Amino acid sequence: MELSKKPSIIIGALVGALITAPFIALSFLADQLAGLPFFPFDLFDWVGRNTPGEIITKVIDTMVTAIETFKLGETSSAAKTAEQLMALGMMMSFGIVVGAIFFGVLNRINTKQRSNLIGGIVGALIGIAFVFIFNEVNNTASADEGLSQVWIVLAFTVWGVAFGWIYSDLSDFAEKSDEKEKADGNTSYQLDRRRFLVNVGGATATLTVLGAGLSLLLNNDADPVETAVIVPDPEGTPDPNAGSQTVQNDLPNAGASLEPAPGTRPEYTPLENHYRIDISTRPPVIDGEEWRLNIAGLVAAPLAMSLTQLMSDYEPVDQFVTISCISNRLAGSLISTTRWTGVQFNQLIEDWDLSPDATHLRISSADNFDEYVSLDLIRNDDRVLLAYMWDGQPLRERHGFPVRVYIPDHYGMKQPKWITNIEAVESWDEGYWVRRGWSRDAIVNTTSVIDTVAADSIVAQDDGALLVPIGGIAYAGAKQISKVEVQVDEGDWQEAELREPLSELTWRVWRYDWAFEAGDHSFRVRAYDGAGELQSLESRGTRPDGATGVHELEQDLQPLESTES
Ligand SMILES: Nc1nc2c(c(=O)[nH]1)N[C@H]1C(S)=C(S)[C@@H](COP(=O)(O)O)O[C@H]1N2
Ligand SMILES: [Mo]
Repeated sequence: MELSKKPSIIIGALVGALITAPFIALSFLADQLAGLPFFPFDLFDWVGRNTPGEIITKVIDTMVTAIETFKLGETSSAAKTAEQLMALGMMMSFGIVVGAIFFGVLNRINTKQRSNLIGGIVGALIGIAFVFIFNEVNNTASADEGLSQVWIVLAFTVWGVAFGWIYSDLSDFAEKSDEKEKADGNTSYQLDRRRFLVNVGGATATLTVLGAGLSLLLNNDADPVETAVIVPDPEGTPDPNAGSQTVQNDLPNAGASLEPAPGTRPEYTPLENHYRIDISTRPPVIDGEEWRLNIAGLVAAPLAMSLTQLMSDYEPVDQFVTISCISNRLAGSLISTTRWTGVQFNQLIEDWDLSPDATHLRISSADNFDEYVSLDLIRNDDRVLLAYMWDGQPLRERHGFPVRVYIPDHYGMKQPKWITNIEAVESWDEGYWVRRGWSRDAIVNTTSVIDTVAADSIVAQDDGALLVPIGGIAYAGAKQISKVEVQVDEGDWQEAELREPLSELTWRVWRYDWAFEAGDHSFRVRAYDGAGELQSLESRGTRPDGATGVHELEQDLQPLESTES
């Protein structure tokens, strides 16, 4: 009798959910109001970083497949949203499990008098564990670090006390009803308990909605462009609200004669559509005026450079660049092109007084990302940049403000954003993704993609022939593209036309006008790099060295009569 009236672990799980929902909402509110850490994201990022690379890759792969299958929108932003939802789910599950265990253990040790105290202690201990998690992963909390830590312990303690408090109230009903039962033979505790839980549910739901609602009101997630820094630009500081700075006529290939086939992706990616990949649920936020680039290790004396120094002491270099993520699947969307501005890296290092023993630089970031780059590579390639602008504007927060590196011919994983430290070292070592099983070199594989078979833009020739414009992009890192070929069904490979690229570091738009034929057809594309080397035809996934293979598209073309009517 006694035992059955104790709140079960199922009720514990329910209470866990009831308490954790407003807890998350209040954490969000504190985050929006005071820049305090948002627990679910920290937990999620921490779990992510401590999970073996294989598993992470599986999870990301499943996510990307789901996003592509259900057409959930542009892959990298949909993936971020999915991550954030998973983070909330993970925190809720954590609360549910803690609730179940807490109730189970308290039932076992048969105590309710001290359940508040025990709850508080458990909460505080979990809070302390979270401080470690916070220290390891958090890079978004703008509040003082000590304050954040106090907040974490305090919030979790209150969360724990809530478990204890609800537990003891639920047990009270059991006892009171026991007495009542003896007095008048009535079993009312279940009813009381239900009513109590409904009340708790109502209160926590109200708190959750209030907290989340207030936070959303305050939240202004428009990826504010950092404007605190004055860009020393003789032609005036770019207007951060102007959107894409570079208009079609300014592009270096404005005179190119080849028109892209209708439906080809923009050759110059609008900044807001540039893909984005990083290891944190939210990117680090850096104050551009306080930021310093710290240079240490095998140098005569450590240095600290400010952003203004970087921008004014060195001639800015402009480059049109395509970068791709190594996790970009064949024909995937994790590849984009914009204009990068920065300092030529080999000029920078001339001023650093590097020891002759130094062979590599370890570049590390505010989010604890790190990568190694060889000094030989930097010295021999004038195109390696320490970049501080994209599209003529200070780097956006999510894209690495204030400074990121550009290394031609390498996938994005080799190119840290939010750089804070550079250490000259005497040997190469594994960087962030390499330690998780990805490519050591991460050299871009030549790839080509069909963006469009523009059956609704058929071009009639003078001789009456009807041509379907087919088009897309081909990319070979810094190796350039010399030729693109298209195959329709089992026909011969036909040479496509190539548009002048924006630079030797960008993808190249191609087009092939194909003589219209109604019916179901397959279209394939392949590219040759600047040295005449054919891309790999082998169909291979992204891990560990990047995807390869021939992109193929099936399309059923209606007879012309029916498309015209
Ligand atoms: N500090 C830091 N730098 C980083 C990353 C990161 O998570 N943290 N991600 C890398 C990866 S995997 C890629 S593909 C590119 C993506 O740059 P973007 O998000 O600006 O397009 O940044 C690279 N640099
Ligand atoms: Mo990447």
